[in-house]
Amino acid sequence: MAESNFVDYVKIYCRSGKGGRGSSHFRREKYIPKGGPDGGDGGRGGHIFLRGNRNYWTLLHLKYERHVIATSGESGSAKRSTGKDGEDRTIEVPCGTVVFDAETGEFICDVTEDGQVVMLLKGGRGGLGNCHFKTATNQAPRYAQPGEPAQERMVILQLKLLADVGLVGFPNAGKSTLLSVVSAAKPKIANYPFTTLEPNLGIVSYRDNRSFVMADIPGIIEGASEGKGLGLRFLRHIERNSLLLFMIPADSNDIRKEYEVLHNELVKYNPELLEKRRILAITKCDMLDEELIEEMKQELPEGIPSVFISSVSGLGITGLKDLLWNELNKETFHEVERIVHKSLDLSTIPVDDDDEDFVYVDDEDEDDLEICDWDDDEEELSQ
Ligand SMILES: Nc1nc2c(ncn2[C@@H]2O[C@H](COP(=O)(O)OP(=O)(O)OP(=O)(O)O)[C@@H](O)[C@H]2O)c(=O)[nH]1
Ligand SMILES: [Mg+2]
Repeated sequence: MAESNFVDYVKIYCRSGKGGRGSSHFRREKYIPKGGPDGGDGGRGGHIFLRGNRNYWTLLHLKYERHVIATSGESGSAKRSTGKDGEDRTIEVPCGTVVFDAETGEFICDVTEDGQVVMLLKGGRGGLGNCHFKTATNQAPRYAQPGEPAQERMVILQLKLLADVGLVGFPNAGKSTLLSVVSAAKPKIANYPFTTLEPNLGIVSYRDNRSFVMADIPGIIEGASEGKGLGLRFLRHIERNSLLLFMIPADSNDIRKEYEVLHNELVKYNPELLEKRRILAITKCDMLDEELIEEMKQELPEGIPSVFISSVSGLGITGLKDLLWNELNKETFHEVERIVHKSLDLSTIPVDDDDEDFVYVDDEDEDDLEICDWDDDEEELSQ
């Protein structure tokens, strides 16, 4: 499959900066004998932050930047001078990004709002210089603290699209066609299964300039929750949708059974999806006449509001929008919007080709190296 620009999964290596070491220095000045300790503190290492940015739609920009490393704090120096703090690094992510630990699969945090800042790794504190350790009995401490070490972590960033309504259905159910009719989105539509290979978002404008977001995801088939079809990769995009619109074509053999299969796949994937509101739409109803519609109403599954629509003739589309809007604005609604992200099951994640040779070689103690060099220089000079 050709490389796609819709990147909803990246694995990156992050390392915060380590704290600068405190200095162990004594004041030396003409006419001031035994000037006492005056070594300054080390600077703080840089933090790693995540920031939600609504101008990003995917994680594409991170695909080729897989090491995010903040700089270390500088060491303290003479005259109680504090070392410079390391520079922080901020990773910009689209709203709806969820972060997991790549080694354990454990959920770390999620970023849902524009401008929301989350600290992913804390930079090490700088060490105290020897001027802090002067006591009555030890007037000339040679001891200064080293800086705190850096933190490192391999993390997985996953995007779970933020949309109000998610379209759920078998391939060829007419999901993309509906999205193209109610919004300005132009998804690919064709009469074969799996036309849609990556999620599409569209903004549905409603009366009086109000609007909501609809997400069309690739078709779901039996076994999707175990990875069949395009399966698991896209199911997570409906976890965040507030409302699920199930779509079953009118020419299906057994509507009730199809609905159950779809429902079971979602529940197997994440039982919390059961709590979301659902609406059933019978699509392609331009093929039916009034009588048939009445007949079919008897066969529909119980306990779920249903509508008959046709994206081609426009039948029921306004009614559907009304229904969606009303459901979205119900008072109790937002309780179910919150979801609990289950930890990742790392065995189910397909290994990226480039993941295998993704090893980071640590350049051991760059600070210490610098210090050695400096000492050497000084020796050379004094010779
Ligand atoms: N007669 C009729 N045909 C429709 C209607 N809606 C969609 N179709 C046809 O159904 C076929 C599949 O439509 P798509 O919108 O691509 O289906 P999809 O659910 O997005 O399919 P995947 O992307 O493969 O999951 C296309 O040939 C559409 O022209 C409708 O309301 N009436
Ligand atoms: Mg489609």
